[in-house]
Amino acid sequence: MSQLPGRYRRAVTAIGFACLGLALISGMTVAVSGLAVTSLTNSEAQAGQTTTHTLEYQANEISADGETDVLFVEFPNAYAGNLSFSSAEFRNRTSDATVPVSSSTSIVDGPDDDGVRDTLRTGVSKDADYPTDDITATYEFSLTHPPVEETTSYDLRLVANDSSTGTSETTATDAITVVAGDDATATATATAEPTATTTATQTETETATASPTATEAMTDTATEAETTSGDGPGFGVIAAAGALLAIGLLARRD
Ligand SMILES: [Ca+2]
Ligand SMILES: [Ca+2]
Repeated sequence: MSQLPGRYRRAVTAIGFACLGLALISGMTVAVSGLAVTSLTNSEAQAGQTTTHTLEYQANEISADGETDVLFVEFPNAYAGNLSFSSAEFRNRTSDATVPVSSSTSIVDGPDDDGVRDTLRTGVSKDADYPTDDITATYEFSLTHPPVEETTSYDLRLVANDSSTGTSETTATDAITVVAGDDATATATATAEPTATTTATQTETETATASPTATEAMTDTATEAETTSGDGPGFGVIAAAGALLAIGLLARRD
């Protein structure tokens, strides 16, 4: 019995600290959340091609305290020098009100600080009578896609550095796919499909038919397959058998 009050006090103390922690957390402004790419146009492009893109992403709870929040879109290093920005717009998703740009978009090294200028940086600032904005960001830009030896996918990274709550970030994995040129595709395909089985023959034939720019290897296979499965083996065998029969008949008459 004498130990119970001590245990009771410890339990009450632990609960008290837990409540204090919750109170501190609830009193703080929540960091930027829900950071996510929602769409990217022309997300698949040919190597070496220059294409225009519209990127949309969402970010929740950007502090509307009149202080500048910095938003970054980081491209892979392969796009350094191959990125051309045209516009960016930020809107509250509920009210559709514009979140003003306080530092216009520029191409910078960015948060990774690796010396490669591969990142779009924009400062936004809203001084509202409510605490935070949930926004949609819309960017227009063009990219010249890097030469690749085989089809390659690239990530995009979003970073929000809020004036009030610090940094949040997310990575959109494989957001951009760059398709290799014909020669590179041929090499990649030949390497990727070294063993063609009987079952695979029909698939290869279909693929070759669907894409006339298929590889030499595929064309050869397809030609063989067509020869085999088309007019066919039957005709060849029958012709040969017919010839033998004719020879046999002639021989008999002799
Ligand atoms: Ca702010
Ligand atoms: Ca960089």
